[in-house]
Amino acid sequence: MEGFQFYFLVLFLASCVVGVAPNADVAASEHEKHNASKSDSNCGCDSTSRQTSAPTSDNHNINSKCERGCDTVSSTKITPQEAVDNAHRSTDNNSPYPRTNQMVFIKGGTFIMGSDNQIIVADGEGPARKVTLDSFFLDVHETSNAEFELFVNATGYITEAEKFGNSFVVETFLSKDVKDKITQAVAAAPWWLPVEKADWRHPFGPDSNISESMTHPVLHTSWNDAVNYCKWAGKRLPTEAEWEYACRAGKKDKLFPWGDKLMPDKKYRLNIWQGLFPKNNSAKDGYVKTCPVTAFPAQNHYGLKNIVGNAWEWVADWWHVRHSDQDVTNPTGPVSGVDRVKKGGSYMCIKSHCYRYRCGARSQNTPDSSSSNLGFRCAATTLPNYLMAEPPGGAKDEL
Ligand SMILES: [Ca+2]
Ligand SMILES: [Ca+2]
Repeated sequence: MEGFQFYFLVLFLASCVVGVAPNADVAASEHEKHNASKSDSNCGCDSTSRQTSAPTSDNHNINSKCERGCDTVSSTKITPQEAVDNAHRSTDNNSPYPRTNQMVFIKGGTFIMGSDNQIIVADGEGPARKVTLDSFFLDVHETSNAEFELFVNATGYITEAEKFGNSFVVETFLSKDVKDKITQAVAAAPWWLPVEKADWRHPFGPDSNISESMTHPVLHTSWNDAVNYCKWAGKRLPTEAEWEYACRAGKKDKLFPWGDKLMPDKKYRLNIWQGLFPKNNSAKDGYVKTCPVTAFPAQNHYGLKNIVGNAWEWVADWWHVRHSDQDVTNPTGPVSGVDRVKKGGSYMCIKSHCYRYRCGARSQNTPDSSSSNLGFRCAATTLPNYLMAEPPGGAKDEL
């Protein structure tokens, strides 16, 4: 466990240099009233990185992380698309769970990314800048345990949490037996604990399982894992711009996919934390931890489910916080970096500690990091063949 000692030191130093308590004093008058404070960003959302590694370029070979799956796909004599189709045909009947891999068409256009009314300034939520995107497809749902299991069963893929032998879990959800064996925590966010044998099949420690949560988002998947899953599915991770464009769904400078009020009809539209974080969760939204990826009405007219709340979602871009205000087309972020971007907040977010369940909010982790509140959904430039016979994506109960 000496590795842990090293990265805790790195985390502590990083928190001192970068600061986990940004100036959050800027809030638009038309936005939901928000008593900004240092604690707004202190959810530990950015404190679950394994370690700070050397900057990496986008030449990163994702196949180096594949155990068998990606090699299998790329080494066959059929085309990659045919391999994907075969994989899906062969696994369709093996899952007792309804498929949730449908995609929705997002028509391209121009939107304002970020905001000049930043709430967590240190996260680089601004400035507002004009971004133009081509059309693309986006998963309606977060990737579920059931969908990820199809990938693992078809390819033998081993996640990075399984290779490292550990992942981050929030203390509240660990059994006493597991907690008693842990002596270290994240200095900046002591509720996050490194837990041996925590992984996607054991999201809340080795004595937990996913038998009752197969329809919930897969957790403990690193950015590299997400890239490999999406590749297998004939998809890719969305860029941050695509994710935010889809989240905002044509609404200008709004906090949430549906507008500025969290509960305009006094009903929860997302899975976040209620109560006294991190010790007590009253679960007024119906869920203490994750919810099924199909839960809650669609959050905007695209029919997207849980794009804010439930599980954080990896996007393709490298993390940085200084954005040009110049107009751009199809931005893909910096060409290199240390961390990758994640969007949307999670079931652990609460306004007092992690006001990041907003379209413009963002956070980061190293690409090999994983935790019990971090998942992903995929995008695609063209709809995979195997989905063309599916009913159009998008929920009927859209707002
Ligand atoms: Ca909840
Ligand atoms: Ca989400």
